[in-house]
Amino acid sequence: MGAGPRRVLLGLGSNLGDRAAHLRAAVAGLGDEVVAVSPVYETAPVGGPEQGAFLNVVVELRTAASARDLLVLAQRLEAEAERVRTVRWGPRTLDVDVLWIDGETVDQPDLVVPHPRMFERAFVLVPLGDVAPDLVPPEGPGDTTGVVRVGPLDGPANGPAAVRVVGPGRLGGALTRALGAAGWTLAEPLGRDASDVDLADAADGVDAVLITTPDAAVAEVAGRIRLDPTTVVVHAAGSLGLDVLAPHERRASVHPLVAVPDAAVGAERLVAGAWFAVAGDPFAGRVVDALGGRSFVVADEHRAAYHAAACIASNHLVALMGQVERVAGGVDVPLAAYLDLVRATIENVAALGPAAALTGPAARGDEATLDRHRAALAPDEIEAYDALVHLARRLVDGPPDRAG
Ligand code: GSY
Repeated sequence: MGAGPRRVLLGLGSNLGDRAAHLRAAVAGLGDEVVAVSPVYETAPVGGPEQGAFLNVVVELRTAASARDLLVLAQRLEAEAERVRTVRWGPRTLDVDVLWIDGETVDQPDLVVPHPRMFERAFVLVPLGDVAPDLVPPEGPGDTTGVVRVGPLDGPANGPAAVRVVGPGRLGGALTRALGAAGWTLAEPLGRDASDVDLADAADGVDAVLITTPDAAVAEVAGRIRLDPTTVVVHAAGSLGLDVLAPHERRASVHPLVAVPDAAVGAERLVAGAWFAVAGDPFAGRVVDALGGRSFVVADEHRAAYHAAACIASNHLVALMGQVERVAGGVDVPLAAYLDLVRATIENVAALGPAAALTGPAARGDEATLDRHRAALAPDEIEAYDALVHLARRLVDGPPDRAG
């Protein structure tokens, strides 16, 4: 026979897919024993591999369920969110931890209550302070860097938003389609050449203005939008920090790592579990959630390096394929014949990492073959060829010894 109803605290977290929707579904699944739900916090990931930011809440229940019943319930909710356990401490659609049961401690191999790490984690202690302040240690939650309050789980801060796109080119068009399909309201889009009056009014009646103009126009467009402390001004430029959106108070950046050849294909790719670089106001996380994407935060001082890597991964790869086309075409072999090799190589990189995926003469140190290649190449292909041989050797040799 179990105890009578007592206070139970659960910690919920999500950093994969529509994070707010996973949390909402879990809270709904807890039924009418829910007494209180903390506000949602967007929190930097603690532990595990590099992964996107979490949304966390703490839920208070009044229930007679045993500790074991609660563990089974937590696991059922995780399974319903289609959580897949692949990487330990890796990204997950839903994590439900039994944090605390009034008057009870448990020490079993698969269940320890109070949760052994709850008092070390700001992503638990901050929302815990909203629903059960008596459980937060007197010295407070410690370092709360990276824990940002978003708003109530069922509140307007987590439902579909109303946005206006300024700069409806390929990316603007793709975002318009994808967010519209997610139930967001899209106000009449504006071109960057819109009249001063129209652009000044761009923030009227919407939660956010998404600026998707070419990078060089972002600051000027942002400067023409009338200041409104409630509306978020968001840019989608990979290499720009938030400073270009000054003097708007609520600023954010959402940059999809997605190739957008046109609005229709771009929209499909944006909702296919894409990665996004985000910064600034938590509204950025709402955009990513609405698209079912994954995100990581890039601070202003790291934007240029982040964007350089994105260009290397995309544009430079295309430039390299241009060289493949020229060199192969010179001996009448079509580019198409190389494409399966390219795809399989990318898969190897994804599975093994670049260093282990590297094969071929540069990896083997086979100078005779490299020399034969150089002798066969047109003179204007050799500089690029040698630059890539140099990069291959760096992979073989490992990171340079920076000591001394
Ligand atoms: O232990 C819960 C899963 N988890 C989280 C989390 O919920 N939030 C944050 N910020 N980091 C986390 N690392 C793990 S594991």
